[in-house]
Amino acid sequence: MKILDITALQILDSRGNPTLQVEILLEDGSKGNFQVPSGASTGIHEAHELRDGNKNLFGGKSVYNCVENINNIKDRLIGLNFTQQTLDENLIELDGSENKSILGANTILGISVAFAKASAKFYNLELHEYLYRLINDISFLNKSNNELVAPQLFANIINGGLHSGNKLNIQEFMILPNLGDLELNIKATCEIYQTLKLLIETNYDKSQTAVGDEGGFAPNLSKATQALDLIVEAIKKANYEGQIFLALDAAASDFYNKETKLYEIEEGLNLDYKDLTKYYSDLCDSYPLISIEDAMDEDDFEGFAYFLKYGPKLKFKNHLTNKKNLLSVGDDLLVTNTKRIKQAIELKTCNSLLLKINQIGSLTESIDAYKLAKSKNWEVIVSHRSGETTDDFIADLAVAMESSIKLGAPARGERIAKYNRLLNIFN
Ligand code: 2PG
Ligand code: MG
Repeated sequence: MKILDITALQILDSRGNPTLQVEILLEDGSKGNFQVPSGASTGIHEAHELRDGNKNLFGGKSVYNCVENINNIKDRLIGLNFTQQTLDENLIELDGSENKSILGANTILGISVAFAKASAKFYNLELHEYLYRLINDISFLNKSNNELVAPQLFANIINGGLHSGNKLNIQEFMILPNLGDLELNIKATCEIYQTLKLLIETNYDKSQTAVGDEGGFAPNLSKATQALDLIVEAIKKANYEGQIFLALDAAASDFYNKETKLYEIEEGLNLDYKDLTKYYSDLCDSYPLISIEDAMDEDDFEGFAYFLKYGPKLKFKNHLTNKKNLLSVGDDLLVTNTKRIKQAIELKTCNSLLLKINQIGSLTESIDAYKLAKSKNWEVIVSHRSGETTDDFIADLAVAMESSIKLGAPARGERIAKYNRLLNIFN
């Protein structure tokens, strides 16, 4: 497909920080538009998110350089014929650095995904249909569709860590509704979420029902068991007992002390990786947890390997893998990067991939990461970022990848956009 024009604009994300929007126009008039998300608990191995760094402009967070970069390179892209792969390769080459620090991973991703969206229109396909063909090397002219599989929802209903102002060091407390149908799963998520709100009001105070960056409540708790008890009670009160699993994102890099090699899992409770593993195992004995993300620091391979080998043993089968194993999910550990995933396979540090397209900075490389993880039968969870926009691309991507999706609570417009896109796809 030939690119006719590329335009870039600085817009805002859900935290009121600047981010990049890219629009691509193809030769037949098809347009694609993508708004790039941004993390807070960002892995140090992620591709480089370019910001201007001028403290007088949005506290250094403006992205005018990205807009300028696009204006500077667009002449080298306009008028040429590209596939998704050749476009992404071209952008990576134009950047020339190891971690996309010259053009910016946000700049490259903006062009990459806007192109995919325009291409879907070019072929008159729904975005997830186009992506499914792209991922599985099927011709875009092939009109027969695969049967859609609804993604498992990972809904973050209590926020801690860097996404809130409370004292919970674990970043995310998620529910995984398992009612066998997307609409029912979304209904359960919303009913549990609303029940949780009432419980927090009753047990604590109305002021504690304010929400964190991902729409989950952020009550001023400090112990993981307090958050989990509230969630379990909300599940019971909403009449979903036995139908909901739980998951955590510890985001452990954020409470790891590199000098002492200790994890402050709770205020004043500092554990080494062995005791931390025991801490998680105790939680798994008491609650229906089936998944823990970033249980250890992003470079603590020893800790991760120990956790996978000696960590929680579930009493029941997890319906995602049909085995009694816990999903040990790598986010900051893997950063959607095939090199890091290969290393994790070799060192046996985890068994599931959290996939964030802006961690690696192009759609083609994200698909490569997905394929590598799948080749090892890993679970893949397509994920939003804590700084999002109303762009709903990840909903289509999760459906095309027949994967799970981590999408926050059913609150705040930028999270709701993904829920609503899923409802539309499965309508
Ligand atoms: C995470 C994400 C999304 P952030 O750690 O998994 O939930 O947070 O975007 O801040 O990295
Ligand atoms: Mg994470």
